[in-house]
Amino acid sequence: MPPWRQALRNFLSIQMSSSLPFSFPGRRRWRCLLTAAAAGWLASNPVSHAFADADERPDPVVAASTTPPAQPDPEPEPYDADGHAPIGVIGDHLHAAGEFMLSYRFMPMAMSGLRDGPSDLTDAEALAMDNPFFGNPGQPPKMRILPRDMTMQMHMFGTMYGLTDRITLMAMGMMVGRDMTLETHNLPGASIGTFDTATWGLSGASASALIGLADGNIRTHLLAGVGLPAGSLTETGEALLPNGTRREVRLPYAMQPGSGSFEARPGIVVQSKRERTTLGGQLAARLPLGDNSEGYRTGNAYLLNMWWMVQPTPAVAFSMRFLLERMGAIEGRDPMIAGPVPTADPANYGGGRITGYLGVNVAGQSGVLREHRLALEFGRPFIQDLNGPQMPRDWELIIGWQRSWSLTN
Ligand SMILES: [Cu+2]
Repeated sequence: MPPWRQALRNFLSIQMSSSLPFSFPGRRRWRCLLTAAAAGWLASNPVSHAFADADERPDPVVAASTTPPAQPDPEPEPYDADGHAPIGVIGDHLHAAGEFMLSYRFMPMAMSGLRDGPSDLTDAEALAMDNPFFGNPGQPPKMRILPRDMTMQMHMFGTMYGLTDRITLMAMGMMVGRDMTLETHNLPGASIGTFDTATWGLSGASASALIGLADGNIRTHLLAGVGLPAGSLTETGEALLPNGTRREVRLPYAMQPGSGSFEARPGIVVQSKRERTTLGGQLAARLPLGDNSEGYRTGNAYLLNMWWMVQPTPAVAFSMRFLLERMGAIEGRDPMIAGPVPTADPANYGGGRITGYLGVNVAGQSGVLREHRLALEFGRPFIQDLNGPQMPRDWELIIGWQRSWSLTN
């Protein structure tokens, strides 16, 4: 058994044995995690009035009725760092009615190499692969341009508003910068040089409602969102061709800032806090509802997040998270995108990936820092089984800031 798998098994068995009053065979842990989450939700107390960030903000009604007005103002309630999930999880928490939040995330990410399925490709293997555009004018029979590395810098802006204690509205917008280095080979397969392509721009937007289902020991809410078509699909760049000339071409799908389709984004979040530890899970999907203006759509994407947090003191919480992703290949194709390069083929997109993250949340407790949150997560993939040839991911970093205000006080 590979070490990542052993680590994952250990991680799951620790979590399950500490959070459930029964045990079960190892092979069924995935199904049991979901069953337990659903059972816990069904068995949990009826929906209470104290939804959302009740543990972060004292209920003004309760506070007024239990605190004699003559007493001096006590220390403010602790503002729990673990009141929010690790920063890479979107839509993890509700807000109390009238509460408003702004957030910003900076997410750099690096990719390099080439992979087909679960294993890496050598240059010789990649250069021996067929060019699906062979037969069109100027297209060589085999792959001749190989991606070497790519960096992405995402900037994600978000706002949330507690419409009621049970319903929170959320809007997100994303800007993405992409930079890719590629190496061109001549027809015999010898390298003739490298070139860079870069794009920058609006990448996507979404609007969601978060609907609380259960509060108490186990908190659950649904995500009902739509992804909005935003961002360019027609960026161009100068490519070095196998015959040594340079030409301005429409860049492949991986470099286009937008995806261009309306998307349904359903999801469910389940969290359980016990003293200083929190266990959480999120199952979510991004499902494009139609082809974009250039004639294609990205594949359906399914995400399962599982996280565990420990909060030694209210100001700081450390987290461990696993993200399981499964994404389909691009469906349809943009007739303007062609070339002896793996990224020009819609089939070379999507796949499966398991990424592990370590993170920390910091919550300001007093003065001007109160209700400010800073958080960081660093992730590395354990396993990547990609529809290739495709560049695997090396690492990603997520740095976030969040600030909430109550508009009713
Ligand atoms: Cu929020």
